[in-house]
Amino acid sequence: MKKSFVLASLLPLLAACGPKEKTFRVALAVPLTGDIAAMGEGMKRGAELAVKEANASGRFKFKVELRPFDDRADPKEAVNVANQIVSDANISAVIGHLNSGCSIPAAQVYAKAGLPMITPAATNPKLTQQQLEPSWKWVKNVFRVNTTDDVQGQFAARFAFKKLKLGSVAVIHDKTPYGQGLAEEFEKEFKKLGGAVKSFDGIAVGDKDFKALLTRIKSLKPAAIYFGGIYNEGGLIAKQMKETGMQAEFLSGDACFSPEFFKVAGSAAEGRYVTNVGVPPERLASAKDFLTNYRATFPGKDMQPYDPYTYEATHIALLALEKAGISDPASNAFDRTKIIEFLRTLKYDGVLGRTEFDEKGDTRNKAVTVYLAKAGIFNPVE
Ligand code: ABU
Repeated sequence: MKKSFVLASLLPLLAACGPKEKTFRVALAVPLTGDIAAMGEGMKRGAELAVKEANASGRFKFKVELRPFDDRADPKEAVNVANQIVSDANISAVIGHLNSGCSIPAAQVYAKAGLPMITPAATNPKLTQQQLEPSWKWVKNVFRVNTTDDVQGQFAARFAFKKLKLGSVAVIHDKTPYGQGLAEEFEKEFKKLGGAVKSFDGIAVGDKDFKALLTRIKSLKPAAIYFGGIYNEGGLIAKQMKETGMQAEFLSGDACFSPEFFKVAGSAAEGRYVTNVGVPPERLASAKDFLTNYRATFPGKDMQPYDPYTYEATHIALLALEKAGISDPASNAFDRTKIIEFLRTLKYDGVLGRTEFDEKGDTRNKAVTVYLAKAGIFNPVE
């Protein structure tokens, strides 16, 4: 046997014995099973696209991998998942969670481990506010690329009172940190403007029959119902309003801004108002390539409300890793503290416009848009 042949046949083996390529991980923590898995799956698509682009760009000397975790929209499971995430030393940042009720407790687990967290969906102000409390003994590691429910709830109240000229509302919420918090912000602003809040009721996530509640509300003759909660209950409330003959308007927030709302509400979705945080990506030149690539990569898949934000948050986490996080290029070791420091002074022009974080870690981009549901799609109106 010739020497050159022997050497050539050994080369792949020698290469395999060489230094192993380091893989960096970004965790994604969202509901991937359960009633709101559709939104979590959408977020996963957003993160996958960002990771795919980062690996294809050639700007990293290492491979980036997305590691999804399923918190089932359950706060206890979110803490379990957070503990799994912080125990993986190759994870440089976590993107998530979707639910405020999951994000608030999980953030403390990440803080204790010094792991940067960027949520693209949780809107309760407490998530970032808690870092300023004296009881927060850890690094301020929490960032948020979407704006918050104080901004969103007040925006919706002004739209209802000033634009739609609605003088009275009945408020319903789902008793979660998100739903109740949003409903309270709406209520506060609506009353401040001079509107009448005729009732304020909590329902439970998973409830299906709202007829008794709606019959009572109907007797109060409010001009509208404002709902703080997610599309499953929101869609059923809209549907049962129609079934009970209620003429009142229906308004809700970002967790109803999903194609799933139309599936649940059916024809009763028509004419409902829903807010979402941010400017519609379709109106942003900066989002054109993202929309094209998303559709090409995931043909036939619906865009859910937080997919662009998850894409943005993942790119931001990877940028922080690239620009500041690598503490030792020879071994590709990274430093979570440096990633957090980088995020604090971030000025990022992404698909959704400029992202800069304030002292709490919240985006300074406070845009909110009102959409009107018409013929199976949400149309921006304000
Ligand atoms: N932002 C609405 C859904 C997620 C949450 O904040 O609970």
